[in-house]
Amino acid sequence: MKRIISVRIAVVFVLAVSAMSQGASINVPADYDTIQKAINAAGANDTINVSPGNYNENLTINKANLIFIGANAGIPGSSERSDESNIIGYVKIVSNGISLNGFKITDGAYVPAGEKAGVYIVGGTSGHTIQCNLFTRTGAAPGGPDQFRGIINEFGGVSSLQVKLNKFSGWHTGVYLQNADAQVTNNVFVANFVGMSIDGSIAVTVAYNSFINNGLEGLGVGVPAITSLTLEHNCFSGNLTAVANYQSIEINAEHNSWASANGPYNPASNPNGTGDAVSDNVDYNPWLPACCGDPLHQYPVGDLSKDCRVNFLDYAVCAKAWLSSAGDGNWNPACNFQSADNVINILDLGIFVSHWLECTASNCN
Ligand SMILES: [Ca+2]
Ligand SMILES: [Ca+2]
Ligand SMILES: [Ca+2]
Repeated sequence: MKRIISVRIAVVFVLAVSAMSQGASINVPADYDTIQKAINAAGANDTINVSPGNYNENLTINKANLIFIGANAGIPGSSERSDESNIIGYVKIVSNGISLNGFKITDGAYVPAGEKAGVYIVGGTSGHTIQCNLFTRTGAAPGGPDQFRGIINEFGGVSSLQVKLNKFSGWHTGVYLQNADAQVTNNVFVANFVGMSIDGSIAVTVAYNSFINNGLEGLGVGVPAITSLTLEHNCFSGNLTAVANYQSIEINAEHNSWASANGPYNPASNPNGTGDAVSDNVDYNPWLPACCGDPLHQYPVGDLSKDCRVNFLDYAVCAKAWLSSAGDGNWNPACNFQSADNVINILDLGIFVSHWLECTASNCN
């Protein structure tokens, strides 16, 4: 009997701990008619689900580890999306560990004692994930630098920030990082004044993003000097300047595409380049011959070689796996396109052939 009771206590304890760590679910507008009221009622670790609709409010998020789920959670900002959970105003993040997934952020607003922003991150916070959002500013034409940023962190710095699969358009700056430790991946920056700015950051990765038609520059790297920058596999096309380095230290920008086989234009080092211009102190060589792998040039189904074409390179890989089953020496799960079975057969070949010669790179023709 005693043992049963202790087991029961243990079970209750485990359930209580998991309930605490998972948090409660709050629905807007079913439970609260504004997002801010839901935040005010929430405890740390809660999830706030926001239905489609327009929310004319400025938000202050001051509870740790809140998860915000919008109508387009998990759907990249550059993909086809359903009706938006549309926040018209700013989102100010004060606490740690905030997740913002699947919203539209429209116009932003002035954050008192802060900046003009869509999302404003208070200095010294950490662990935020901002993904699959559409940041749109209307009324601010690119080229009209009105100082509104899609995302900006306070100069005090932010750590473990992830910004991924969002789309930014119409802002002075899509993402402005200061003293940050951040990963910015798989975003689209299109028709802003500046796609992205980095000042004095600690460790930043900028990879697999599309920087398209930004009026002044795609990416600007300013002072004080950045400690560590990983800048690769981005697509730069149609920007007045693709990468502008305002530091005196060279930055490594190898393995990006300037949407031109002969590379970016620099009057001194590559006067025959027909891609976007780059400033001095940018090591762009070697470059990728075409944009491939960023959100606007995703790998087609069957492209195992990741050159954005379904071609003989891919056929050669899957031919080796022909008729193999899971566990065989030549088994290759990447070729199991029809994955209901665990064998590479005519069903997989049928799917592969239906994509034959498909091309999504920027130099397909
Ligand atoms: Ca080099
Ligand atoms: Ca291929
Ligand atoms: Ca199969």
